[in-house]
Amino acid sequence: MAMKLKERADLYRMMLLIRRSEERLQKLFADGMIPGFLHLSIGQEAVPAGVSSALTEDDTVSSNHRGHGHTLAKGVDLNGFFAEILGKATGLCKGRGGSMHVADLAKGMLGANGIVAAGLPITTGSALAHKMQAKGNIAVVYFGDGALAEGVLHECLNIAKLWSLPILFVCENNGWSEFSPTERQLATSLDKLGKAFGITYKEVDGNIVDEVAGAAGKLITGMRKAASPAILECRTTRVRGHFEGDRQDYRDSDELAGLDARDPIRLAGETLREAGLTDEALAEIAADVEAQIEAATEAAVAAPLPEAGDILADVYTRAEV
Ligand SMILES: Cc1ncc(C[n+]2csc(CCOP(=O)(O)OP(=O)(O)O)c2C)c(N)n1
Ligand SMILES: [Mg+2]
Repeated sequence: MAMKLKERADLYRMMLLIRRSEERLQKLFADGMIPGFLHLSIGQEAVPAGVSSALTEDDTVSSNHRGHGHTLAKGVDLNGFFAEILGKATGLCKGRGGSMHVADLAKGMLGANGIVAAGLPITTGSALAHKMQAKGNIAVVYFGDGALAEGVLHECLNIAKLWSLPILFVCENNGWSEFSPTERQLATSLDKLGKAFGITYKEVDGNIVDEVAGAAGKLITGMRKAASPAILECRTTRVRGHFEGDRQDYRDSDELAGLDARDPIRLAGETLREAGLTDEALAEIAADVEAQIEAATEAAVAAPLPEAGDILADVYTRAEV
């Protein structure tokens, strides 16, 4: 079913929210305001925007180290998100998680994760819970091509099929795992793995948001009706370095120069204009997004750091005996 213009404009808005948020984080990081590492998903925004458009608040997602887009698209509070990444007490995890460990269980965001492939077993467990609760909810795990060679992926594909779990495996294949191209790490391909385990597999251009949303919507509708796993492989582009500060000397200049033509936001803007959305409407979306980010940044910068004395709060729980 073709999407309405309003729904497509909402996808564009979400992608822009992710892009502008990360551009702001990039600046804050350069100014020394963000502790730890920062991995930006610039160029990959169409994947979470498209997938999340088919999700409800009760569906769950988990993510990896490049998880800002996954988190924002699941609908977490923008102020809490910025404060978390700045390590502030008002953050979604009270400033304890930071960029690679943002979580918001109330929104079904089970967490970003600094360990490659570690979101997979967490999400498989969540999918098992959804199946037992039988309310038609599903779980989504976002992972990169770097996770394809990890043993735990193979275990999760196996158990997801064996137990008919409602889990959507979303691979963001950007061709790079840190500083190594995918083909140097994987002897097979995800579609072949899907076939081996008997799991439905679909490949899309991960930089065309309508394509991601359409494919995810179709797969998820089927998964809600009859609990079952599916794989969505999204071919996408990592524009920035592996982390902020990575100069990307190992990448070909032609590859880097070609990234702009594949920019998912530019592509969506062009098709929306062709479909009749006016320049004024697009500018209004942009202004709205900028204002939200400005407010979230200001609040996060002004917020207090956590109290040192609270360092062990929420870490241990007293066992009931
Ligand atoms: C188990 C494990 N091995 C290695 C690392 C170091 N590491 C961090 S990110 C990364 C590559 C991830 O590549 P990919 O999954 O394709 O995600 P991308 O960075 O391309 O988004 C590696 C090897 C890690 N964090 N965890
Ligand atoms: Mg990758």
